[in-house]
Amino acid sequence: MSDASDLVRYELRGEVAILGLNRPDKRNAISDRFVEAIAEAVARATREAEAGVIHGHGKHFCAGLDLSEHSQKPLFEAVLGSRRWHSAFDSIERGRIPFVSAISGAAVGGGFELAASTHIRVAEEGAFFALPEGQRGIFVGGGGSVRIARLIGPARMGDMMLTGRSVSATEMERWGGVSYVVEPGKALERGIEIAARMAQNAEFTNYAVINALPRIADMSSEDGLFAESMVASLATMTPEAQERLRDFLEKRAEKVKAPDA
Ligand code: 1HE
Repeated sequence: MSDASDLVRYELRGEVAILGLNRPDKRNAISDRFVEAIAEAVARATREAEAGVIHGHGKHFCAGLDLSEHSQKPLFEAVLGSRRWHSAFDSIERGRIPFVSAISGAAVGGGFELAASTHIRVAEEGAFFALPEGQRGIFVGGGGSVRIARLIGPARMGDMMLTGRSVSATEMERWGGVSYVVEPGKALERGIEIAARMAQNAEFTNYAVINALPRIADMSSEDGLFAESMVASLATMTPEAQERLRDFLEKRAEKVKAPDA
């Protein structure tokens, strides 16, 4: 195990980079230094791995913005600070490799925003999500108004921000904000399994999934269909696709299995 920084532990396991938020005494609350450590660890994972997992050391995934730092910031510093979160989380959402977040305990405020920038969310029974910005007198600033609103819908996000209520992992799964709910203590293990599986995909396809899909979702249907044809044709032309297609036709590749097989 080597550290990209003491705030984010970094481990490369095969082709999977495991990023552990490591400020458990403050419930992994994200300070300015912490945002930079996340950005550095993501950049390293993007260079060295084919997929990544983000999890929290201690009982909680992440308690969001470090409120002790935030309360003292001048206006323009706050704007630039929010933009640094955007840049760090963009490098996750629209980078080169897919990321899973493995969530236990609280994913609150900016912690939920971080999870929303990953491509797959695995949450343990007992994990919970909240947006207490209303109670704190602030607003989401880590990309939540875009990413969380698109993930679960602006009405549900508005409900969470207005009421400050906590949403369980199973309810969040019903809302589409979580893809897998697992037993307590199992999120990281499952997250690593999922990442290892994604790491076996063709790298161009992974790149296209994470970069083309959200952009196409922002386009008109006409533009989206046109863009899809372009990306699909480019993908097929990669040598990796040619080899993988040949492997299937010559019976060397795995078949698709039924879910219960
Ligand atoms: C913190 C933070 C924090 C904990 N900033 N220090 N986020 C919030 O409003 C969530 C605030 N946190 C909580 O509600 C709770 O801490 C938890 C539910 C996450 C965990 O509870 P618990 O009982 O395990 O821990 P604790 O005793 O509340 O906290 C332990 C320590 O962490 C304590 O410090 P200590 O010096 O007294 O030991 C807490 O003060 C500290 N701590 N959370 C700073 N967030 C880009 S915009 C995003 C906008 C937002 O993220 S708003 C949501 C902010």
